[in-house]
Parts: sequence; structure tokens; C-alpha cells
Amino acid sequence: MLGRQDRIEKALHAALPAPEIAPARLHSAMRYAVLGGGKRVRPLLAYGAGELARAQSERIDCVAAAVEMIHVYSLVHDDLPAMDDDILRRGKPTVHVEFDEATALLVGDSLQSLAFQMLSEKRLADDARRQVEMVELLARASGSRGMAGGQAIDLESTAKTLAVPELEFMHIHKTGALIRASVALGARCGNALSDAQLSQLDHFSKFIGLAFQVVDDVLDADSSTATLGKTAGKDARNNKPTYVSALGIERARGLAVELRDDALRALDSLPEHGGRLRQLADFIVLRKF
Ligand code: GRG
Repeated sequence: MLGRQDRIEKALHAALPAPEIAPARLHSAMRYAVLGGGKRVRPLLAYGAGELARAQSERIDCVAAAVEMIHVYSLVHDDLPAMDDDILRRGKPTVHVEFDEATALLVGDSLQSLAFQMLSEKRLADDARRQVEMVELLARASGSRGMAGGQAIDLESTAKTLAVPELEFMHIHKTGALIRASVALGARCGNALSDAQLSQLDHFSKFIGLAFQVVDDVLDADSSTATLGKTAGKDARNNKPTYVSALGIERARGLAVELRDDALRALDSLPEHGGRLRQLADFIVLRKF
């Protein structure tokens, strides 16, 4: 039996059009962006939640691939000159550097469409209405009231000082919404969790999503480009408000641990006390890249 990491790679491989299929350059660029890199945190969260809900692995595969595609689309667009203007991602030249800007735009667009195709072409929930809810959930998490909206706030906040509640609002949208959706979608592939347990899972994902961002800010401030596989120290150079600029690095580190502990408490009433999600929470806070 394949482990979760292998299942994710296999599902992504299978879902992406082969590089020789026309338009070959676009398909090659999509595969370049998605395959061979990335921690796959969102797919792993979907597996963790799906396993608690006793979902069939084939169903979780589709959700896991869908959330990773939305994530990669956001990275490819974020790296463009019009946004964060970066040349390195996952240890490789960014898509617009390796290909060109127009191709990078189309890669993002196509990955976003493919994510929704993954959520709708096979049966992922016993109840068809629940599957439509899943499609809606990912649409809301990705759009202007979710990730894209958070990115808009981020772009507007350059050179501003944000207080911690304002930073929280930005990141609940920009980074948190997709992390929350990954857990919610995984859980909805199965039937074993009650509404109360789903709501505990949602609490977990909200807090671990914020912890993820706090750690991202700390790593940007105190890691090297080689370790991160993306340009380090950009937040300070670009005058971006972060948890490190608001709190200092030590308090930001402490906040990440507090958020992780809050997230873990929400798992206590779940089967196996949250199973793999506990280890993922630790990975998110203790990671070095
Ligand atoms: C362009 C619509 C649009 C949104 C962009 C998520 C995002 C919004 C931009 C990414 C830039 C960024 C540094 C966000 C902060 C946290 C984050 C999402 C980091 C990257 O995620 P990881 O660490 O990356 O999971 P890997 O490469 O491991 O998948």
C-alpha cells in the first residue's frame, strides 16, 4: 500500500495533462510548477482529516490534488512581477522565469480550473448535495472572501504597520482559508464525524492555519534562501508587516506554539485524538523550511 506522500504525488501526476498533449508548452509548465517539490502540507491535512472521517483513500486523493493545485496556482501568480516578483520557488526558477509571464498566468488559471474538475468529475461524497457543498467550500476559500481577498489585503498593506488583529484578518484569508478548506474537504469525503466533531476540526484548522503563517514569517526572517528554496528575508526588504515586525522574533515563535496548542486541544474529542493531524500540527510549527 502506498504511503500518503506517494499517493499525493501519484494523484497529481495522473491528474495533470501529459506534457506531449497540446498545448505542450502550457502542460509542461503546469507539470513543472506542481511536480517535484513542495511540502504538500494541504494534501496531508486533507488525508489526516479524511482518515478520521473513515473516507475512502481514492476520494481523498481527489481532494488532496485539488487543494494542492489551488495552492500552486496561488504561488505561481504570487511570484509574478505584478505581485511579489520572485525568481526562486521550491528551489527552482519560478514559472515566469523558466517559461514566460503569459504562460505563468495560464498555468495558474488552468490549475484553478483543474482543481474544480477534480472535485466534480468523480463521486467524492455519498450524498450528491454534500459534494456540491464541497465545490462551494473550495470556491469560497479561494476567492475574494478567501485566499485571493487575503492577497489583495497583503498587496495593499506594503509599508503599513498592522496591529496583530489586522495581521490575523489578512492571514486568516490569505493562508488560512485554503488550509481550513483542505481539512474540511478531507473530512467531508467520509461519514464518520458528527457535526460537533466537524466543528472541532474546523477550530483546529483555523488555529493551525494561523500558526503556519506565523512560522512562515519567522522562517523568512531567520532562515537562508538555500534552506527555504525561496528567497529569504523578503518581508523586511519589501517593508511587509509580519508577525516578526509586530512582535519580534521570540514572541512570534511563542505565538506559533500557543496557536499549535490551541489547535491540538480542539482535537481532543476526535477519534484517536486527531490521529495524524497531531503530528502534522507539530511539523507545521517545528519545520525548518
Ligand atoms: C495570487 C490569488 C493569489 C494568492 C496568493 C498563498 C498566497 C496568496 C501567496 C503565497 C505567498 C506566501 C509566501 C504566502 C505565505 C504562506 C505560504 C502560502 C507559503 C507557501 O506555502 P508552503 O510553505 O509552500 O506550503 P510549499 O512550496 O511547501 O508548498
